[in-house]
Amino acid sequence: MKNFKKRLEELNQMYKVLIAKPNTVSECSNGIINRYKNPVLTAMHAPLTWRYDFDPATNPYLMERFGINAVFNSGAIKFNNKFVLVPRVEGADRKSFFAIAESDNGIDNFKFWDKPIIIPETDVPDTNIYDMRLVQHEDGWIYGLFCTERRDANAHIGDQSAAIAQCGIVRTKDLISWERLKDLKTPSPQQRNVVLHPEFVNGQYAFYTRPQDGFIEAGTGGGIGFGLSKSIVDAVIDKETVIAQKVYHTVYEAKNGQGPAPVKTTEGWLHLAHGVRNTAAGLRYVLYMFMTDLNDLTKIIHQPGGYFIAPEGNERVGDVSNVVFSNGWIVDDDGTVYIYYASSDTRMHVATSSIERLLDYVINTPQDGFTSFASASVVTKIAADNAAFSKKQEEKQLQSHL
Ligand code: M1P
Repeated sequence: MKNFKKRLEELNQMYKVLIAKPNTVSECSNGIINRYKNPVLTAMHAPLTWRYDFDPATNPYLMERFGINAVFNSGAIKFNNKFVLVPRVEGADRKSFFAIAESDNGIDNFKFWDKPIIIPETDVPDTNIYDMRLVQHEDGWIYGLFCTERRDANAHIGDQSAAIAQCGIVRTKDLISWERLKDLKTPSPQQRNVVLHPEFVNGQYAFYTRPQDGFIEAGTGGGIGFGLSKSIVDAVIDKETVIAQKVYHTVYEAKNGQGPAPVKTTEGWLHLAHGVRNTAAGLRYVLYMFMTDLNDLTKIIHQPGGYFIAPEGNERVGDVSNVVFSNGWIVDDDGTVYIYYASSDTRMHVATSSIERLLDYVINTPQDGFTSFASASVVTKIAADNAAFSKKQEEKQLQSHL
């Protein structure tokens, strides 16, 4: 009993310290974003009350009864003046579920609500659910679109990994009660990374999709698709138009996917997406940005070359290493943008920027020229412009001394 009490005190103390830990900006910035030193959510942030049975009679060794493996890929929304994250909480049993964590400032002290979210099931129960995109839609509801994964009914008996991924939809007004709607129907055999656009388009619900042939491989599918549905309660997309393709020898060569819902700006819709390429060490996931036209959501009007955020340092290692993934960002009233991204399917981080900076980044960063020659030419031009600028500065200084 003495050990039990001591261990309980230690556990509580460690948890308290973790939750209260301040986060600070990492020293080195590229001028586009600020990264932060600590992750904002990890498996260790899962409340002790979810993991332990605190009754010495039933748990005399104070063992962990439900292990949490990872907390990652989080939807995000500002709600009741709090920064709210809805991450994929993955148990040691590999199943993931959703839970709400909130913070006052968006960069530290994230604390989970007492209980996870119970997502109601459809007639065909989900085996696994993950990667919720939260969207405040102009129809007044907050929607959560997520991936629902079920075993492939046509899988061979010995194949225990064949799965079908589709898009599940829930909605809420208070983040407490969640109504499950029918899964989205599209022409694609598999769907992941489906995101609801926050506004009606031609009076219809608009979706970003990611058609794919297989569970992992995009195959002949891939690219970020776009489609409309008259209904959200029984959402059906008849026609998917790919608006952002996979492209040879880019960071989105193998597949890509829309991140959170795009943000409306005066210049266009700002999009955050992930791009995937294959390497000898496996898939590498990075984040990239682009902008679509205010009047034609299928038209990309700006796209910086390369990645916006790639895994760095400790972010590079985890359950699925060399991955960054984002399905949530929050634009605050002052224009600050909080970009929530997960590293290596293990933990959540925040990076901050502003609408002004992101517009500058997206509009003025050279686009991918698709060849080494084009890249070297861009660098040569920047260097030449800098040399000309320095010369001008020197001449100005000389003249001011005359
Ligand atoms: O493991 C990396 C990511 O893989 C999937 O993303 P995508 O469908 O683009 O390949 C998802 O399972 C995602 O959750 C995961 O982070």
